[in-house]
Amino acid sequence: MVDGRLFGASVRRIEDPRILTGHSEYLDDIGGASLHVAVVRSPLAHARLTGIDVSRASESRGVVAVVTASDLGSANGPFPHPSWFPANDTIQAAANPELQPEHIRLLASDVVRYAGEAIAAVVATDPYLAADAASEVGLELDPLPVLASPDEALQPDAPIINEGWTSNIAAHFVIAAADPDGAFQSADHVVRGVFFVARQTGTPIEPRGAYAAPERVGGGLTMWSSTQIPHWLRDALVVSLGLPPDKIRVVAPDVGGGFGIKSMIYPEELLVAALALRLDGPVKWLETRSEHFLSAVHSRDQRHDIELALRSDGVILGLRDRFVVDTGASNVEALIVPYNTAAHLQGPYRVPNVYIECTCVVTNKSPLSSYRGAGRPEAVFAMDRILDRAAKEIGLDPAEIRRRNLLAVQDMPYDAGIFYRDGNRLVIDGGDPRGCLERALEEAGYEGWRGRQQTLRDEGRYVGIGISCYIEGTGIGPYEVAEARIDPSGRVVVSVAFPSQGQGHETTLAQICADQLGVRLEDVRVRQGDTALIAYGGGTIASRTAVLVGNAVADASTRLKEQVLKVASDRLETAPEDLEIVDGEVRVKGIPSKRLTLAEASAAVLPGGGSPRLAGPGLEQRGAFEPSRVTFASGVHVAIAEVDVGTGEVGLLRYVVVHDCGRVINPVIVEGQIAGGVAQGIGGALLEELVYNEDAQLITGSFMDYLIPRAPDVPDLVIVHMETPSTLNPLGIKGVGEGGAISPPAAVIGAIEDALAPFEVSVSRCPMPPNQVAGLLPESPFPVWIGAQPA
Ligand code: MCN
Repeated sequence: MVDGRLFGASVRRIEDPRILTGHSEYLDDIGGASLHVAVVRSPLAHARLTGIDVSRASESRGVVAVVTASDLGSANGPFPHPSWFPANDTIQAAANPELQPEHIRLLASDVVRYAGEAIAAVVATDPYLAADAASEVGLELDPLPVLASPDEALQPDAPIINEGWTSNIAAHFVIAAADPDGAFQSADHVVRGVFFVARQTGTPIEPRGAYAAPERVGGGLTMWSSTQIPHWLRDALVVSLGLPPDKIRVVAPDVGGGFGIKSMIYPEELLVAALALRLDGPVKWLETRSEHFLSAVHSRDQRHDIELALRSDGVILGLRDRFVVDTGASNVEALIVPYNTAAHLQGPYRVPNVYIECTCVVTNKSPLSSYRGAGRPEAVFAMDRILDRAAKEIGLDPAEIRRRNLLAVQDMPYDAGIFYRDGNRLVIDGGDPRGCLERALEEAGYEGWRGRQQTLRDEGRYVGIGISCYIEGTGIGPYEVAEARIDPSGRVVVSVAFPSQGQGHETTLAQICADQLGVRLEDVRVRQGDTALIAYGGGTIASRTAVLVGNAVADASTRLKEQVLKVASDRLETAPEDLEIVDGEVRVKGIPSKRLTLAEASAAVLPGGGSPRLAGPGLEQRGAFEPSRVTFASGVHVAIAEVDVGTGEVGLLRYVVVHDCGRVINPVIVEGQIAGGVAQGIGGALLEELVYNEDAQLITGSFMDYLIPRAPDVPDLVIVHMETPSTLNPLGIKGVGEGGAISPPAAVIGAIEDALAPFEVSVSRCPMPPNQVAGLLPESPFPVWIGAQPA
């Protein structure tokens, strides 16, 4: 356990001076003299590719090559999809998932399955010349019937999108606990609702990009990618290029946001590498914003048909949910998102009997995968909406029904009766959801708002309160490693596998190391996101860095400290237990003048330094952390919203987050994480929707149409940390990177419905932009579903 000198302190982010003064190095800052790729994409959602005419493009100014699937031959794939994670044995036995395997190919060769799918690559001396030439590539496409929704794709006579499949069902599984049918039979109340979370995506300020440079000698390749998962990308390149791992290095430089969208392997990354080897020179591809909307993964797009069985006093007896996921043309990550949804549906509530059935359906839309929360916002939306409905039916206050069902601190650890994605039983290891609720209600001024609601209505103001409670399994395994060394100047260098996309790892990991080792924060440098630094690693996904890498850094730092003390003991002729490290110096306790600097300790174990046999050559240690299972973070959000019943506009008057991510390493960083997540969640609640028309053409493919929240849309947040240390890792940490994004859609939509209670409207979808809110009201001039899929 760290001593807490820096752990828990809101120290300023080490990376900020670099970033704020424009000295960070993003993908486009790397590789000046390279060739540039523009990708030719399908304009149609479903079509047979019968011909490609590259003649005009090939003759265009600056063009070096125009490449199609047939040019690439076997380098085009298909390869087993590297982001596709099948079920492990336990989940296979427990949920019996039927899963269609996915493949990745660099360029479409026969059939295109969504508008935006890559068909050809133009390589030119300049990105603009490449883009101009790309528009000269002639495509012959024979349109095929388009499936723009799961309902269409599930029709018995629907064309089957993927060759070799017998239906359009990409995945199907069932999770059950105890006796759900019995619970529904014996219930006093059964409440049912159909809820829809629309298709949304992450919009990092830096879109995707890749730059590949072949080695001049030796046949290797280095790729820089704005990826969250450099090691997995290296492994995918090993397969697609047929090179051994030691010939490939992947570096994630500074990355301007990822949000899960950059946590998969994309065809373009493999394509850029293949082109670099083919052309024997450096090649770069940078995604445009329009490409990002079309061909980076989308997320959400789930429809839940959910039922609760309740006792007359509002206590939940059972939950039944059948949900359908529109996976688009490709189920990129297999079970990750849908299983996350299923596993988190019960949330922090006591639900004794459970039946959850999931069906993932392919359609002719862009592929679907993880976006911050990765299936959890959808689960929480369905559960909180149905709870609000149950409260109404039974005549309970929405806070009261939650109070009666939420787990409390004395219920922990709580076995939810099902398995988590890692194959362990889903055991909520700790936390105090009921305590979080009470604190959140207090911070929100819940009773006061309830009391004033009618008065406000009498004044023509429609104000409502929404509550949402979540849990999140964080810190998923299998393991991570970290290395720490002291260089000859006495500075500490910590190396980790994970890259950062804005989470502040350079600071928080340095805090952990500095505390553990007894050095100053400014003497620690964190290096990350390079396969040459650390051979194996997962990625910055699933809110796992603080738990896994944080504990691995603590382990490496502890070992390093032991090594330093051994050397110092020899040099200072004092037993290690009588030594301490203070401000980067080893001192004899009580005799501060008797000391050894870390630089001197480092020099002592270098060749000729005199003490090599004592501690090995160089002060350098490796640490690891392998969690036994995930550790659950939790929290409660309360939104106070005012609806303008004339225009349908929703304003947030107050927004409270009370959360528990275990021991907080850096409160200001955690608050930033939550604020960012809440802003994205508010976008998901009120604005953001990837709308497709009946031809499966994306009609909200720019920031003019896909609206993200602006500063006035996000109120000042009240954020309260409730720290229940995790017992599953030495530092007591739980993850927080996604938590902020999980509850806002449920809380905000709950508040809208509550505000509109006098009109007796039900809100069953998100987002709810003004036209849709107004469309629910009597005599609205707005048709309800302008530009959006109905629930
Ligand atoms: N932290 C802490 N105390 C804790 C837990 C975490 O101080 N008890 C700190 C960590 O040290 C880290 C940050 O909070 O600096 C987030 O930690 P963690 O929860 O471990 O999440 P990860 O670092 O693994 O980041 C991934 C997570 C995910 S999955 C998405 S999506 C997401 C997110 O982080 N994308 C982000 N936050 C993001 N923030 C930015 N700026 N950009 C993104 O793309």
